[in-house]
Amino acid sequence: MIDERIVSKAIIESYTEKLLNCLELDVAVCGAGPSGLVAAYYLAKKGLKTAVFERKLSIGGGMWGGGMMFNEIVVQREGKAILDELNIKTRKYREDYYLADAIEAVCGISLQAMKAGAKIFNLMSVEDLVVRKKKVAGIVINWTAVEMANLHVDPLTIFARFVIDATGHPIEVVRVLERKMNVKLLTPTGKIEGEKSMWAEVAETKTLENTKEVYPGLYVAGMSANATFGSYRMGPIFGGMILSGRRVAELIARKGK
Ligand code: 48F
Repeated sequence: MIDERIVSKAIIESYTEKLLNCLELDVAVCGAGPSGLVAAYYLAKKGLKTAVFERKLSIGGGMWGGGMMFNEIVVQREGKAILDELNIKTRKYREDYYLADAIEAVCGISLQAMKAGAKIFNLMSVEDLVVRKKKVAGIVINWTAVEMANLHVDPLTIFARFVIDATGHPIEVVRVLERKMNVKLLTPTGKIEGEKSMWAEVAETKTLENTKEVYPGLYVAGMSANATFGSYRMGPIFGGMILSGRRVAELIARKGK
């Protein structure tokens, strides 16, 4: 016999406990695209308390659709090594071009991130930051449904020692910091440099170089790293994205637990 009251109570209690447990994090990852999810995997594996906040119902960002909805992705040798580690199948296409099924890649990365101990909160949008003593100290979140309905509802706050903007092309988190706090970012102009048009080869290398701290406590990974530091987009080649996720985790872990 199923009692619906018990089902409701179980869900509400368990979710509340999960969220309460994430009010103070080592790392808050904003956006559950490939770079954010890979970052969460490596951070959690290194023992850092990590949670990912994703606006949409589905996690995976732009990876599900491969290139123009042909749901296959291409990675290079270094990217393949990460997919191997995550137990995601790859096939060699040409020297240094490997294919993976986009759906398997999203599911595999997400599963391993969660198994490593990262928590993922979907349906939540990061709308603001906590900044203390010239350092990012947390994020401000609200239900995406609130945002979509444009309801006048105040958000809640999560404290985090490090925040990663992995929101992809729109760089939503860094943009809030720039707009509201009148700060000088660690970019050449002190401002967001902006994304350039497609050039996969340069973009893939630059993604790694651009994966770094953009303001004390705030890091950029994935496409938001390139857009922040003024590099090119790269389309459906995902090696740079997943390598960027690993790089940002390494940089943060190096700062100590
Ligand atoms: O766009 P997305 O997949 O970012 P990524 O990890 O990868 C980029 C590639 O998919 C592709 C590319 C490279 O080949 O150019 O575009 O850099 O995932 C970003 C995720 O962040 C979510 C968004 O819904 C998506 O799932 N997101 C964006 N803004 C917010 C957010 C926000 N304010 N709060 C929460 N989630």
